Amino acid sequence: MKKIASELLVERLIEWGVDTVFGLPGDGINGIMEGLRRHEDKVRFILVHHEEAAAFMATGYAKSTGKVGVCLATSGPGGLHLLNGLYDAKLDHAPVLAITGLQGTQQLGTGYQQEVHLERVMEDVAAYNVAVQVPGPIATLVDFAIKTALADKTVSHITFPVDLQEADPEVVPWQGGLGVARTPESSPRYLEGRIVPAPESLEQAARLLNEGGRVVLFAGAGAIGAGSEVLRAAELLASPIVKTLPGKASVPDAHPLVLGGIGLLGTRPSEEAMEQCDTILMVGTNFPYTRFLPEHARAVQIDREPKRIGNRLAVDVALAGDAKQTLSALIPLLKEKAERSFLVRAQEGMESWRGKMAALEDPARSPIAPQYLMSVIDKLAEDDAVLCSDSGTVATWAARHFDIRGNRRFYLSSNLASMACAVPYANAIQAAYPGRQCLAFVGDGGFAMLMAEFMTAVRNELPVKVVVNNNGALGQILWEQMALGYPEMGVRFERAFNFAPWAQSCGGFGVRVEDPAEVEPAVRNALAFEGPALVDVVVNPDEPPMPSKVTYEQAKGFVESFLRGQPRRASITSTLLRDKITELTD
Ligand SMILES: Cc1ncc(C[n+]2csc(CCOP(=O)(O)OP(=O)(O)O)c2C)c(N)n1
Ligand SMILES: [Mg+2]
Repeated sequence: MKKIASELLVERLIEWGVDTVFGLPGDGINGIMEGLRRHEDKVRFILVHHEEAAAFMATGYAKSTGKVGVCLATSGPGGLHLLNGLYDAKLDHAPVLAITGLQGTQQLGTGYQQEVHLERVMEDVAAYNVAVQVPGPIATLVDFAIKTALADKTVSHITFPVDLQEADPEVVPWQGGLGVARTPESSPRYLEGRIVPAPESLEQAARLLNEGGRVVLFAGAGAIGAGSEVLRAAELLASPIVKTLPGKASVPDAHPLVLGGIGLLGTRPSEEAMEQCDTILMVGTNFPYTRFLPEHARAVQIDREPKRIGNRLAVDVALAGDAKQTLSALIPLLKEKAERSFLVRAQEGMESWRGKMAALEDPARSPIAPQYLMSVIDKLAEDDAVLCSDSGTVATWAARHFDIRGNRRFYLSSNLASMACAVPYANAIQAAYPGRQCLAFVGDGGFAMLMAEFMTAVRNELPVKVVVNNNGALGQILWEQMALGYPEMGVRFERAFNFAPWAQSCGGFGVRVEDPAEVEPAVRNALAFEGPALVDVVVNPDEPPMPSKVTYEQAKGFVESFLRGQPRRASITSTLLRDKITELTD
């Protein structure tokens, strides 16, 4: 069989160690599909039902493995469908390569069918973005694309005209110019450089931290993999550890130094520690919600990307470097603090917070409390389970009631905060780690957006476990509307859907749960099932994801929305009162 130009692309991906491509074919990429078919012993193609899912899968794969995630879509609509997942990768700094088809070179510019100039569409999302013009440099274009994605932790895009995909790889159709350059040759290699800050900066940082009386260590996604260094630094500095949500897996939740998350989904002790600290050590975080950051504290910030340092706080010492290496260099310079009362107070606060959270997890509450559902998942999931969460109230329940312990991991679309990422993430992570328990915790709204990806799990024998927190509403927005003082609008689905029979009809395990007593057996059975499983849990739609501290403005908003005719005020009031009573009487 005569070799075709698309094989140059596929062979180079293989040389880079790419073993999985997520995508969906179309007439704009038949040549690339043929290239993949010819090399299917080395690279597997996972067929999805929606290209957005392929992009989310590439993102989840990249986040969990650190390797480049690759997705493939056809010209026009296929490429357009990728966009949301690609922005997720860009905003969360995941290395992803998107490959798309383009109309034939003879048709380009003629308003041909499906003629969408994806190289222009992707201009904003992709740091490296190129349309293939001739076969010769294809391998080099792949090298540039992958190196950019890995080095800048971002998105690259290659679009490939359909006729060129099948072209003779040797053909050099045009000669000209001064002839001073050869067909490019480059190598499929990228080595992460060792980034460590200068010794003077480390000493300056240590001095500032050693002087601090009330230090907080604030850990983000960049601190994942540097857990023991984070704990050691915090121990020396007597500093409680506050985590961002994407940084949740950095250190265990039950550790005595850990206060959990921050922000609307966070814990009260975290918020108080941030308010009261005089010094903050930020590690691998670009947390955007600055209202939760200290106003007057002195700050040291560690980030592998120098241009992110100082983005959220006026920082006193910038340490550009990888979290693990930088902390390792910093720790010997830190003095063990004798004065530890700030930490002790935070730990006392944490004890009372944990009591409050445990009270909300009461199994006796009916309708089923989402906090209880999450606590059951937490109890039954393995110590190296991976939990993927969608955006919505589900993220609050996961943030507060799923504990990181052992080698657990936690992923969500954090900066784009997109719905519907969790099932594709879980599928991709399951494909990367076949023996690991991969769970998706989703709302009924987010699940419905890409529910066909449960079919992808069944078809590809990916034994993911999907738990639907079914409140019949776009719950997060319902509460936001009320906090703003607006009675709800367009946030409740008129019909309650039952996803369990549907999951069964796909060939998976499916169970519907309405009775609190059934939650634990259902989750247990789903986890024990050898294939993909779905648990559809009807939870209390009036359960509020309360901020850890309710501000005057939020409380005022609630009252106003009730006065303006909030439709379900009786039920909401009774849930709110009951939560408060459970909290107080615990
Ligand atoms: C793609 C997308 N569309 C809209 C939003 C805005 N949004 C954030 S959370 C949410 C509600 C999610 O509802 P559901 O998935 O049912 O979860 P719940 O909040 O009810 O737990 C919406 C609409 C978003 N983040 N992403
Ligand atoms: Mg919902």
